[in-house]
Amino acid sequence: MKKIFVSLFVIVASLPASLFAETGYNAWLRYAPLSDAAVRAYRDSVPAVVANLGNAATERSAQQELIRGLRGMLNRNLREDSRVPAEGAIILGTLSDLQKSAPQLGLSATMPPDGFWLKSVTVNRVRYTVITAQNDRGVLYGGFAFLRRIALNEPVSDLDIKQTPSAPVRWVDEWNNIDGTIERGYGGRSIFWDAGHVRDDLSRVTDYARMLASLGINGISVNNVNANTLFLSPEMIPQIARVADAFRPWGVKLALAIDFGSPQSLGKLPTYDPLDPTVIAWWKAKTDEIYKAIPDFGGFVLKADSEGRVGPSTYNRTHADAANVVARALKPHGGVIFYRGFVYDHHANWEDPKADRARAAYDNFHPLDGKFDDNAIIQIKNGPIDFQIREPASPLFGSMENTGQAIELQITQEYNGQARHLVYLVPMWKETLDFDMHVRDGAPTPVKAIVAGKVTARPGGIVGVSNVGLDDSWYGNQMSQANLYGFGRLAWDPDLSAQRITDEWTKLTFGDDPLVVRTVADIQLSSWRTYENYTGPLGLQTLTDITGNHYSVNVEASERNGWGQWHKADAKGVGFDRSVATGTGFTGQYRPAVMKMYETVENTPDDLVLFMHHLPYTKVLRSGKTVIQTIYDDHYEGADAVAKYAKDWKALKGRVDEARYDQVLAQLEYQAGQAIVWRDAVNNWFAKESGIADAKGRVGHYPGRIEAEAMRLAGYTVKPQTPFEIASGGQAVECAAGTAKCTAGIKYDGEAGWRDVVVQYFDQNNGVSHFRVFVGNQQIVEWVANDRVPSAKIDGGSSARHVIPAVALRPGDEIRVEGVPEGRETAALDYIEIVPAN
Ligand code: GCW
Repeated sequence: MKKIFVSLFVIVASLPASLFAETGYNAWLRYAPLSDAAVRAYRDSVPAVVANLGNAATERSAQQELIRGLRGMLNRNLREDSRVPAEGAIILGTLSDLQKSAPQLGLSATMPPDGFWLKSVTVNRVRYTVITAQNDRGVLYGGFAFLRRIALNEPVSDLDIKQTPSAPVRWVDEWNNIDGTIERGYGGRSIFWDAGHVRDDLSRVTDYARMLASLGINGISVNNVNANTLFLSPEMIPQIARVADAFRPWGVKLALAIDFGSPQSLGKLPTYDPLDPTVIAWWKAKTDEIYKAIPDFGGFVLKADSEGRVGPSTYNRTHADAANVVARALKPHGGVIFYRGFVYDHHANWEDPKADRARAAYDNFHPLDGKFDDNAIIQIKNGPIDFQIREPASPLFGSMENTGQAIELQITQEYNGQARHLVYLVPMWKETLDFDMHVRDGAPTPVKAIVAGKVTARPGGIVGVSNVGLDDSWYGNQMSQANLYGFGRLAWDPDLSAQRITDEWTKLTFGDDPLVVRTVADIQLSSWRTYENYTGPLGLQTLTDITGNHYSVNVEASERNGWGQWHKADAKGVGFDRSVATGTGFTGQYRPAVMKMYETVENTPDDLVLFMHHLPYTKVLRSGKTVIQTIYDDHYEGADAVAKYAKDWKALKGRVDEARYDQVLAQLEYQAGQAIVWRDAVNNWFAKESGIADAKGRVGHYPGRIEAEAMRLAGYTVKPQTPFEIASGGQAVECAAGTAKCTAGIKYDGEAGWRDVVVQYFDQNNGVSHFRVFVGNQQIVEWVANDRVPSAKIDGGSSARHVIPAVALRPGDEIRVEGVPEGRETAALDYIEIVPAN
């Protein structure tokens, strides 16, 4: 036994590092070995000692992280020290630590909290690399910045780099439930909670804390904003304190989402009226209790009067009353409350042409400007609706001169492919952050400056809804990690370019092979536009199943219901008239310069034209193309782009570790199939509604496609589908539960040659059907339909594609698909397509 172990070890130890299976768990903190040349280049600039002059847990983390990172990248084991040695060293400590213990370094500066200074200093001919800051958290950030420089092959000799984060508050929210599920989480179950309590093993929390710290994120709210009151119960608080303990060494403050009804539901008071003295006292006592257990507690997040959550409206009180009762309880401890601006009527009257959900945040909060305490910050989603694929910046930004405003971005890809589609959101976020709200005449006032507290009187912040889970990739998709990375980098410095952030991420995550870096950048940077193209371009919003899973295509789902995400498409035209002149007046919520842009069709950029205006399908846009033709063309462009992503990724075989290479390829191939489903569904819906044909003749005409309902069926029955657009021809064939098997066959009547045979079928998450394909009597492939998709019914989300490459076909061949149903899945088939082999 021992012998086997030893010889295995020898084999494993001698494998090149790149061949070790990577799971993605280490994300961008892999500290993979650098090339020999790079290691040589750092020979003189990286010393043998890392001395920590501070005694905060975060500084200790910085020291350990440096040792860990340099061991990984340079294969060197640095010595720890706690004083400035007589030999070259990396010196860690706050400015006050250094002034006390190492005056010989002669360092002084005024720096804001959390900023850092990397400074090379020579004293008596000894070279030191000093990593210092105003506070200990800044020292940790400096440590990570130093490591990042090395990982990116940037020089670390002669350093004099000062960086300061843009906004003081940089938080993530995790919509985790106490039972371990995550609302809108796609990377598995909660790393924090399980079955009503905190997990015993919090090692993943520690590793997540490291990831956050490496980006400069300094706070985390660890439960769903649709908050369970039990999080505030006396039994839970010690458990939450354990989680806070895991975050503390990484400088991340813990916060909680609260339910506004807690004084009543948990505290058993007869009321939760924010002006009632017993309620005021209850919030104070509860907050004191939390601070006793967690002295550096960050504060609360509150979703009130929104989507069925209780709020101050019960007592005719205002959002300011609600925010302030909590803010005042937090104030003595230095905590803050993020009060969510996501308040709207989800029972709106869709027949009222003036009803407009986009108006809601501004209408609700703008009149209350100046009424919020200074530690109450309004947390505003980037757009006025809800994390759609494209929205204008919320008009609330900059509209409240005397209220702190934070931006809320969604890292988890709820409406953006739920981590099954690769959609990189950094370019989208940058567009909002850079958008000039024209708060002042003369100087630009982009959203990034407003939330950094540089425009209006109060500081704000930047918050990302992250929702990591137990999956080793954290998000259920390796490429989705780039969204967290990009969020953190932008929260630190919104002026970083998307290209820079993407290249950093790729090099840290996959290595610096130039083809890999270029290919990943091409894919990531275009993926937002691509997803928009094949879902809802021109400001239509995502066009998903809005009352269902927020994933599958369903063009009408957002219409004729109270949720207010309407696009108002009918036989003549499409789009929502939000102008002041003839619409809901939404554009009038912006400052005049912005309003002027959105108020008229002519001035509105095409990208948002249907968000702001209702147009006939034949209207010619600024691009010179009609609305309807743009919809058709964009969908083809989007689907073609994903097909190219999969192809380009294949060129990276051998340049990326095999496990992640395979995962990303499978994901891109799935996405390529989904993009076709979206393309056809949306285009067919608009073709039918408008009665206008695609000028290029593609929509409704699919060369080589044979509908399942037109095939020779045995056992399968033809079923019309609702909505019609989710299945080609509006129909699919299904094999009833309990049937041993069903078949659908055709006789091939094309020319002899190599053909790709595409099988479009349905793969729900509540059954595992089995498929086989035969040519004549020869089985050429079989598979089980058990992919991870967020749909339990036949719809666009469960529509799946299996491509059988290069089949040698001859005229007269019998092609037969055999389906075996299982569970709630009916081995449903939509069509097959026989196309020249790729
Ligand atoms: O978009 C909606 C989501 C809800 C979410 C809500 C919010 C947590 O579908 O799941 O609730 O936004 O942001 O409060």
